[in-house]
Amino acid sequence: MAIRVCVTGAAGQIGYALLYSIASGSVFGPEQTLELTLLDITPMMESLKGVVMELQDCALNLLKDVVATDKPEEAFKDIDVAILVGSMPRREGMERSDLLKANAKIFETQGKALDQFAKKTVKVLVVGNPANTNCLLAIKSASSLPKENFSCLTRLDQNRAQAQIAAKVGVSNDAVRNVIIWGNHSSTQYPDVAHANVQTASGSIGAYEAVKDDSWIKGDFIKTVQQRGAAVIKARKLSSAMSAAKAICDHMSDWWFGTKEGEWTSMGVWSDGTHYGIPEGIVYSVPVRINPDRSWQVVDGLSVSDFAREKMDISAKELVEERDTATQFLSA
Ligand code: NAX
Repeated sequence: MAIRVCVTGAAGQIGYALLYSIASGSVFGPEQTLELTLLDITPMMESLKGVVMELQDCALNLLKDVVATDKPEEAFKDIDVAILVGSMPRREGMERSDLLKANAKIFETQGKALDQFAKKTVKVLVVGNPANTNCLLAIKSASSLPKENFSCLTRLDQNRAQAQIAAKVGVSNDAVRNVIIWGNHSSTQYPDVAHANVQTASGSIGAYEAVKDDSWIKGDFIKTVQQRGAAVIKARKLSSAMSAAKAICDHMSDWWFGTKEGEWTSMGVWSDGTHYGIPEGIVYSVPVRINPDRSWQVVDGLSVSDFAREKMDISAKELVEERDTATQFLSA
């Protein structure tokens, strides 16, 4: 049976880079038919029509239907998956609280619509920034949906970290496993390779041993990953889209099929306050193992150094502040 997948912000640049991969089977498998619902705001409907025409012109076998709409109730009707990319971008001169306010309205509306119209098993991935806090607002606004059905994207950060390590050691990207992104998808995130391993000709070794440059890992590596989004904007005059779309596909595909034996992935999830001293009630990126039935568990028991603790706490503090500001804007 076809699954129903909704992408919001579908007329934007990530949407454009993402839809072909979803519709051609790279995320949900080469056998899985699907119906796409594309949500954007009213002024973008004309542009979205062009995207629908292009999807049609791809003549894909798996894609059974495409609906383009500016109404969340139509876009979220009976969906199995929601990829929430659309959000209010930060404009020049905008205060952070203005940005949180504008997005609180969007993610409250969409959370409520998901609650009312989506399947109760819907898997929701929030991409639009500030992704962690937008995800939190959607969770709070969708009280009949399990909190575990929501996550936010930090896979792009994970992929960036993995690629930096692979390049430094001189191995292929798939030789680097179990990099962790802790915290917020912002410059306070902590890319952590203390538990990562690298496959070399002589077997699997720890990332620190493979890199042989602790000061690089603790300095330039972390900074490069934290600032990578800004570096892409500076060079391209546009934010990451191709790599963001690839990361969305990686995240969703792992959620759909499960993580590989012995591996984990990072995603921003609701914190229940029982893991690694992370405060309850924020959406914080942690390593998770995903089961074939699409449930997941936080990977517990990893050692946390003083260096890591300090960085993890800085990101948690930022998320608590974002939450405290953003939740004021929720209606009653
Ligand atoms: P674009 O500005 O190209 O597209 C955004 C689209 O969202 C536009 O078509 C806009 O009309 C639509 N939109 C706005 N409000 C909406 C609403 N209420 N309902 C439905 N659609 C709405 O941005 P793009 O480059 O595609 O980036 C989208 C979002 O992803 C941004 O918030 C961006 O910051 C965020 N990112 C998050 C990443 C992550 O790792 N979590 C990485 C990539 C990206 O920067």
